Amino acid sequence: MTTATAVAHPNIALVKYWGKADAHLALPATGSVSMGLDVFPTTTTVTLTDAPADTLVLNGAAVDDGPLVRVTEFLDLVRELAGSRVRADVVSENTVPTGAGLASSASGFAALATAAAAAYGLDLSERDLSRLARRGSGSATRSIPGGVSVWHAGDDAGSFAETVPAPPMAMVVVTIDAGPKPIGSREAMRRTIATSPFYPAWVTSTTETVTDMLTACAAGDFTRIGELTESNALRMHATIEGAFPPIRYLTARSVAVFDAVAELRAAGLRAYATADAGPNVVVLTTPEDRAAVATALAGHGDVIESGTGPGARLVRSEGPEAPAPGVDRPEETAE
Ligand code: 2P0
Repeated sequence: MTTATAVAHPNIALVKYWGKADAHLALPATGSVSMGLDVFPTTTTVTLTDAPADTLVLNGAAVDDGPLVRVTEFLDLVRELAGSRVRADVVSENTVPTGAGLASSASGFAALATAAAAAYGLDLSERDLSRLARRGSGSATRSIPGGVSVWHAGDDAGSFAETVPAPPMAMVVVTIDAGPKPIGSREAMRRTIATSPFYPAWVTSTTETVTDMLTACAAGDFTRIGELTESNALRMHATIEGAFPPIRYLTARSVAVFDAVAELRAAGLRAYATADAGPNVVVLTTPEDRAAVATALAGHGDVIESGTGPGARLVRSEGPEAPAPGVDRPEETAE
């Protein structure tokens, strides 16, 4: 039996990815920058099998529809790289509130890429693992490296994520609604590109913001990082709201958190708000201020604090083809 288990964490974009230049290769229209979380891990085990088809068990329940199709398509890419036709049983435990706009697909496909590569005997560099994860879900590219990472736009070889220097940061996740979002990001991105008159400006401005964000991160300028983060999130939502028919992810309760965060800043705390494809708000803050921010926002929803997280890592592998945990990823340290 060849089996491998990997753990990966979600990431929250400081500069967002919204739109593909190439859907088949999952190449983004712009670069993006994110901070990995140290909460909401996904643990995924891939075990090779003699059975005629892949199977998927997600949070203890067998899945035989859409998510299994997506996992099988992803494993087909891994099999192509490995020159294998062997099927796999995939068991995934996901602690992210699925579908709530907290990018469960990021930790999910980062863990799957890491475990599947090991189970099929591929010895991939971090860069190639992030390129592989990209084919499962765009944001998963950024969950392979740890810390703050940039995902480069580019061609297939050049579109990977890597850790960049950044000051110590923290996040406070304010979960307003953990239910599924009304429209998934994939379809919403397509509609935005096809119908939002603001989309070209989004691409131009975000390309500039990635450069500005990397400069601010390298300089350790938290205030600039925060200002760029909040501005880029609102620009993304404005672009999405410009689609036809319109798509609006932020609710009145989301906007109330943005207002509350502005009040915290006025009161001297270091806090900036962002939000992905859902109503939940994530507050970028400093390690010093995270507890005070979490306390202040507790009335708005379920509040969880996070530090900066580690990269995806292999935690167990057995079998003739699998590399030992840590052997292929010497730069990773255990949590
Ligand atoms: C991000 N989001 O940068 C942006 C911000 C949501 C809002 O990446 O189609 O699940 O699988 O590449 O990665 C969510 O989209 O989309 C996302 P696919 P994905 O985090």
